[in-house]
Amino acid sequence: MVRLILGDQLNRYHTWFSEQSDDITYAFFECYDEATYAPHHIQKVVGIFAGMRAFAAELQAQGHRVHYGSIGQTQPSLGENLQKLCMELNTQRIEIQQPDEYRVQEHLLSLSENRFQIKVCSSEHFIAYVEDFKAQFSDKKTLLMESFYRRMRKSTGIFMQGAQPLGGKWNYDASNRKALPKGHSIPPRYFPDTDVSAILKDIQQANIPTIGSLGDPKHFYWPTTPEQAKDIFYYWLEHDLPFFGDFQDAMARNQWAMYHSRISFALNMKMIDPLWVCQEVERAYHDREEVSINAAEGFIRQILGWREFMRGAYWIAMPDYEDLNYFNHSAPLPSWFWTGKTKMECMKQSIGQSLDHAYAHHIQRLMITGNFMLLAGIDPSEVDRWYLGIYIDAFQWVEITNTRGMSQFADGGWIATKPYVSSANYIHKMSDYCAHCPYDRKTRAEKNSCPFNALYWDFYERNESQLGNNPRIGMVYRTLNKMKEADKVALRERARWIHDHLENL
Ligand code: FAD
Ligand code: DLZ
Ligand code: SF4
Repeated sequence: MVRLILGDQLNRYHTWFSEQSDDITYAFFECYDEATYAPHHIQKVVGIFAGMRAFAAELQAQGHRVHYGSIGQTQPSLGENLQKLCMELNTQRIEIQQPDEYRVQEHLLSLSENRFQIKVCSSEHFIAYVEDFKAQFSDKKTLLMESFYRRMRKSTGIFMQGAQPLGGKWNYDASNRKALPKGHSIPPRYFPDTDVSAILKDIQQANIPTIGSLGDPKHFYWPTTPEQAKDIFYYWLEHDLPFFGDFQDAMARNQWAMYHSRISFALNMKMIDPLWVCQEVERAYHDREEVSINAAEGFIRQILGWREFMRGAYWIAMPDYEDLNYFNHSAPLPSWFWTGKTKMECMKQSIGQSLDHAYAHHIQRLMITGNFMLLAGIDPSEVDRWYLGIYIDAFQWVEITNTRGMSQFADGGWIATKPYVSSANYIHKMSDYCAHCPYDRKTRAEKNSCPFNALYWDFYERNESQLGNNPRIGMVYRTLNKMKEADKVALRERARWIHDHLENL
């Protein structure tokens, strides 16, 4: 029998590995199709291959039979590789863990048409069951993360005091919106250190097209083993968690991770367990005075709430979700998204660090790049392609729900209750970007006015029929209605100019 281990299924605690048998071959395939279905960041491809190689070596050292197909020696697709291996081993029995992506699931299940017996089991990673999620939400017009999150708190007992939420409130988000005070300096971060030169050479020899830069391949700084993932997490828990809550939404030039944990890649690769992470944060809250309730709850909500919620939403909504485009947006993505060469300082910083580190934190993804793409009317498929390729933690189940749903409102408000857009006001409040930008954050319709300003009002005006009834944005329309006609005309003109010159901003 062959048991397939996908690149993001590196769960060493899976019950598969509790038995050892010469009848079972664990198969890993680095393959061209998986490495190229989006324009992937070089750090993402390197990180996934490095994690796969390390896990295969671990299983082999434990005495399991392992087949490892390295890039350059494999067929393009997972299916072709599996079929070839099954022929060699003279078996038709294949076991897989539930893939996280619809596309991969369909591809693998289609092998049963070729006389293969495919057995699917759980990846034993996620906390919620998709079936429960479907039962809670399948017939709902909109999803509500908060009600899902409360159910998760109750069912796991995480951050609870009996039947009540710890501290008396379910959600402390209102305390998590501070900007960095002037002069506040962020201490140095901890990074693992792995030599990935050999992997880089294999990727180059296999002609895998990639984006972004790797830095020194002798010092790769994303986790490639569960030990490294735990080191990052524990360092963050000790040094950064106390600041996580207050500054969760803050942004600063040349600070690419702020007080964020950088564990999304390790989590999504299943190198570490999400429930364990939440338990450790809860323990830190109880044991250490400097860990505030808003920091601990705020972090747990991201994992127990948002991450599990997005997975449930994905499996309800696919495959139709890939085609949703509520506003019929069709503008092409400006070419500077692939280079970072724009005068807008907020975009230059956010895109630049994404190309350099395959990472941006949540507010940069939502309120800088995503905000701009929505205001500019970029085709959501181009938006997805960019997010899916550029971030080291991007796998479609958690990328598309955040991008097409949360950020681009392309599902018309199924995931998000309102579009996440802003003018320069918000960006200025939460960052030091505007102080270093050639555009004027204070004006709207001048030649050098911040592009976000005119685009913001134009977005609401042109979409009034779709958004005007939303009670969460009534204030915007009241302000718009009070605006003088001459100001509106000037705003429209400036917005038109920006739409026509997206390439030159
Ligand atoms: P922290 O801020 O330290 O948060 C801790 C953990 O909470 C993260 O590691 C992550 O696992 C989880 N988390 C936080 N927010 C979310 C969320 N909205 N959805 C799911 N999990 C969440 N996250 C991905 O893992 N992969 C993606 O492809 C992805 N694409 C995104 C695209 C857009 C447009 C937006 C707005 C968000 C996206 N996110 C994605 C969510 C979030 O931005 C990242 O999880 C986070 O930035 C990862 O960095 P971190 O580990 O330092 O997170
Ligand atoms: C993202 C990715 C990449 C770049 N390469 C591979 C690979 O070579 N082999 C593999 O098994 N998986 C890879 N992956 C992950 C898959 O494309 C896919 O995104 C996840 O398995 C879906 O959850
Ligand atoms: Fe971004 Fe506008 Fe601020 Fe410049 S002025 S950094 S474009 S929000």
